[in-house]
Amino acid sequence: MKKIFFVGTAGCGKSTLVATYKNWLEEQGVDALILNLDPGSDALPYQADIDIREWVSTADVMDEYGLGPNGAQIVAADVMAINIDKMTKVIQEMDSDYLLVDTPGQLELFAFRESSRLMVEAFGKEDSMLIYLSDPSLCKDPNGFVTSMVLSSLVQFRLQLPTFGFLSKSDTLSEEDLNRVLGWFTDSDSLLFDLMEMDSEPQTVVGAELFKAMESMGIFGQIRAISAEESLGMDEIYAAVQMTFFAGEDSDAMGIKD
Ligand SMILES: Nc1nc2c(ncn2[C@@H]2O[C@H](COP(=O)(O)OP(=O)(O)OP(=O)(O)O)[C@@H](O)[C@H]2O)c(=O)[nH]1
Ligand SMILES: [Mg+2]
Repeated sequence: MKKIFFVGTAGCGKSTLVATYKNWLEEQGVDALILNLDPGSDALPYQADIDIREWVSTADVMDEYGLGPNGAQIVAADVMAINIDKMTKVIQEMDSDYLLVDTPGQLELFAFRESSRLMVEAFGKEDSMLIYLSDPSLCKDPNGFVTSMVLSSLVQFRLQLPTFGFLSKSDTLSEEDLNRVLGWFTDSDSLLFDLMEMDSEPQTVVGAELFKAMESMGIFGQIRAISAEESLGMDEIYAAVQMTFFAGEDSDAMGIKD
């Protein structure tokens, strides 16, 4: 089973996209299972095939240890590590083309805690990838755009997995805003220009340096706009998955059934 981890800042649309993408795959005749790794989720827009809450939930940790929600989320993320072997066994016993992994609401709980790295390795790093979702509410100004791109690079660096970036919830942007954000990818000079327009000197200097790093890392030209709500761009995700696992081979390799 190929593992696809959906990652991004809180509320960027991970869970909704997992639900939409699973339905889209089903329509193409491709099998996929869903793993919910968010111990703090209460209502999910899909039926999880494997659910971390069977082993640990933030609500139970709050009760058991008398913690508030923030402390409990951290403890729950670490308790996940204790259950990695059990979870891995359950995953290995399942049979499907893909495992869609919905990660915790707070990005740092997944990306920056040791338990996640252990989990990715236990599940099988060689057939795993990340879909990084950028939230348009952050990306729509030049500062937020650079912040989001750098954050996605840090997550990629931290987890050391092939990563593809998508602009999530694109239907929430006006056509003008969407074109401006996408324009920053295709014409990096326009981003530099807009960054320089910003009036705070330190922000401009740091921004320009980060901009150079983005240029040398080849970040420009690599994002696609999607909308889980409107089921737009699911084929783009599919193409990224195909590129990662099968280096662009034809659909037979992807499990598409005629
Ligand atoms: N308009 C629009 N809203 C969306 C889209 N995707 C998600 N949302 C909404 O954004 C909110 C957050 O979506 P979730 O899918 O829960 O996001 P998440 O990243 O899983 O959130 P956490 O796990 O809580 O961090 C919900 O109200 C969704 O209905 C989209 O493509 N378009
Ligand atoms: Mg979620």
